[in-house]
Amino acid sequence: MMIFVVAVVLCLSPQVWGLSDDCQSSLQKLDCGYVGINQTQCEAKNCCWVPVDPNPNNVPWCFHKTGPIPHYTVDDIEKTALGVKITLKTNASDSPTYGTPVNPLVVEISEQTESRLHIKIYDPNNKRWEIPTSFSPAPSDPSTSPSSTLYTYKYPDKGSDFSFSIMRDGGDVLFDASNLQFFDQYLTLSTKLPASSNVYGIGEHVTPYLKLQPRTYTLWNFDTATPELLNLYGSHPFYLDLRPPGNAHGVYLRNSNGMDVVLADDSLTYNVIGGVLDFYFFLGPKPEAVIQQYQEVIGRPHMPPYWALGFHQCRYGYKNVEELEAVVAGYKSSQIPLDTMWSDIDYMDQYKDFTLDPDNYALDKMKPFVDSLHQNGQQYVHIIDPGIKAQQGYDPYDKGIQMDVFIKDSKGKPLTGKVWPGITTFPDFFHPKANQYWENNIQSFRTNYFPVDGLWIDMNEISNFCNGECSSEDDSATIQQAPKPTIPYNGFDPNSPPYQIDNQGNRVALNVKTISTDAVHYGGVLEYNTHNLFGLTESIATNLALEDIRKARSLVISRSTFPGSGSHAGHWTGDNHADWENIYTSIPDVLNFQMFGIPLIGADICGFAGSTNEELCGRWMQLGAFYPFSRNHNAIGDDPQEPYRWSSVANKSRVALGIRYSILPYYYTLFYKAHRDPDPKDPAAVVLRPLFFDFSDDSNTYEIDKQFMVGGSLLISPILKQGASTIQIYIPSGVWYDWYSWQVVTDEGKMSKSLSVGDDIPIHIRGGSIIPMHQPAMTTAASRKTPFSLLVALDSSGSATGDLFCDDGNSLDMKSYLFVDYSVDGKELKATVSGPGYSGSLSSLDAVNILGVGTKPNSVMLNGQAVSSFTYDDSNKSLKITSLNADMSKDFTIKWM
Ligand code: MIG
Repeated sequence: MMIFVVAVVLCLSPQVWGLSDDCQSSLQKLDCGYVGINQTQCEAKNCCWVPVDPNPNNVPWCFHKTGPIPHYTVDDIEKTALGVKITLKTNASDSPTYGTPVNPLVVEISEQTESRLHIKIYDPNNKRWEIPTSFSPAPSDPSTSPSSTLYTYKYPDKGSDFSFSIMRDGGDVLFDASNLQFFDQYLTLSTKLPASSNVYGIGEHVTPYLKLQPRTYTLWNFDTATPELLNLYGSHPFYLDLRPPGNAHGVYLRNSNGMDVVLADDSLTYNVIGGVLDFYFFLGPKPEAVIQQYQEVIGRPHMPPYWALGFHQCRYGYKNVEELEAVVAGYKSSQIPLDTMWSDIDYMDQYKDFTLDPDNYALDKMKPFVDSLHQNGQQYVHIIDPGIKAQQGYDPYDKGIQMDVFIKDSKGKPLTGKVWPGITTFPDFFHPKANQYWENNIQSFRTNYFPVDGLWIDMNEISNFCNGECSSEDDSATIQQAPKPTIPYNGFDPNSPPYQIDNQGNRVALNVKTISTDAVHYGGVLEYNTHNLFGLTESIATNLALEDIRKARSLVISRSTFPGSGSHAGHWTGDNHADWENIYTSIPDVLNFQMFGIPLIGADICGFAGSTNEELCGRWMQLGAFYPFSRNHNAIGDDPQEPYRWSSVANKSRVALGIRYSILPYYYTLFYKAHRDPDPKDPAAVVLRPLFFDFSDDSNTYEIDKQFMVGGSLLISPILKQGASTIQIYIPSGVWYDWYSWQVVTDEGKMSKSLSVGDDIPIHIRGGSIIPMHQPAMTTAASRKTPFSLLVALDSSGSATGDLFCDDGNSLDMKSYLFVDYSVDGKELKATVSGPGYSGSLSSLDAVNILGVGTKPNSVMLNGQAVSSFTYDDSNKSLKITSLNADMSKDFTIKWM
């Protein structure tokens, strides 16, 4: 049970920091220490020292005394058009550790929509750092409050200690805030969590679980080879909380500063080192509705070009054009689909952006190579890094100096770090001319060399081979502990904040392997505040440049991300490892990014670091065929791992990628539904889904992260164990069909099932689904030209629904398209076309395959005309109708009787 400890010891001298002496309370322990702190040092900070060993929940040994510190009370309450504005004050004295509390504080509660509540806690007198909405959107307040809301909220009367709570209609307390502290460089707030909470999200971390376990999750963008649970390339301060019987809500802290999010059994605490406490609460109640509501704030996902959903091949260490050509030829001769060939930094001249290696990647060979890809309906994408070699005479450097667009050091000079090309400067995308600078560079590469179809932006944490800055190529990064905070607190210091976030699980300094936190962006903005935004700002500039130059949708894949990134770029999970743990952790990783608004995500298939092996690579190609972004990528020096290298892997890849290519219309429609303004009847917001999205009332699904759904219709159960002869899978409620045999596997579902492992990846079709399909081909372009078919899987009442979005797959304005709703009710399939119409050429509908047809029909009619070509298979109760040649752009009906 939680005891809310109110500060009753008001009679203590205000000089005494901390208002209660209770070190034994069950309240969330607010971390007061740093790595290596001992009892004497802890108690000198007037904190509690209670060792916990062993410590599976990562409870701090040195923590603040309980009671609201510095004890904000409600000073004034003013009703506003959308809610209430509460002024808080404190009479606490300065904290020896954190300095002067911000006083007064304002808490503004705004009922923005029926399902979204906005609560912002800020300093009314001094403007603090806030994320520009031009980078990561935040909706402005509507002029009137919603007529009804799914939430209510409570706050105390004037004169009382401050806290607030948010309830779902009916009483369930969703957020129960206490322990507010607000200093210049340390902001904290806790919420209690009931035992029924299931918390997901808070990234980016590689996790061996989808449902978060108690521990500290740190957000500070960092380049490291994906150790589990440590802060990684991107930051996403968003979580989704699902509670039986199946209601979910989401909480987004819109803050770009470094932070620890401490999850304990009964609480969640934010420890943030700057900015403001800007919260958005999303009431769902279905998980997918939560994500839709979140995406309404941060921006909806980018609509990828159709080809981006094809298969991609990449590696670090392709030595020359000939190798690229051989790989493309290898795919072709083994008849494995390949849409896009990639180059890593190997193509550059001395690793300099916007250049081409004149020897190994000579223009007179590369240009014809890229041209031939384009002639075959394939694409070419390559990498660029943010580091611009600081070398006079190198045009991107000279232009950057002329335009004054590089990030500055604390003395006002372009900051220099070290990356692949040696000493580099970094573009500052806060600068109003930076987008133009970036586009000019991208354009001049095209003018000088050849056109790329997309860009892969790496190293944008920003990754640096030195800590902070370096001036000589001999400098290197050593992992250093953060400097011990000065006590008493000495005023704002971006290099040594008084609260040390758990950077790399070991409180390393904030500048380790990145640029200095006292570096300065345009407008005097400190890196300390904006560090987590660099990848987002580079994604925006890169996508804008490509769109402007190519006048078509492009592909940008970024390593570093932040809320809002999904509107401009996709992501890959970075430097994973070629082992059986990593094939598994790719699933929670990919599912998390569905919740972060970046559905176009995948892991390096077959594993990046380390040499893969035949069995692992075969299983990984099968799983990876269902990642929204499906790319095989390998590190330099490891054994080659293109799928045609082993015949078993080639076979598995042909089958799995064949399935992917045949259901591309379905994937593309899922992307469209995530991208468009939502249809109130259809909450679709993501592409891959954890099982708890569609089955939130079934708590058996809450921890499942070895299986996932593609949209609402396909259940994928990959094989993740070496040498497995059986796998145990969970099948949620309903009728389910086996993908390969079309046999019903269960009429009711809600069961665990053991499957014997064969060559193929288990896939189940959910009864009630209609999936639009093409035929597989070697490229998405070729596949799009094949006839359409519909796979109809009836539910127990004989019904099914589905839909199709169709356009040219490239255009930016997306004004010419069709949207088709399919439904079966009784023994009739109806297609209802909406949208402005699509002017391009469109394949016709050739076949409809209906699963779960109880008895053999005597006749089939298309638009009232008898169709002669149909067969019924009694063994699996399927009806196959062929040679339809129906127009996909028109309404039609198909009846069987
Ligand atoms: O310091 O460009 O995550 O995918 O192959 C390593 C070389 C730089 C890291 C990326 C990886 C890429 C590699 N890059």
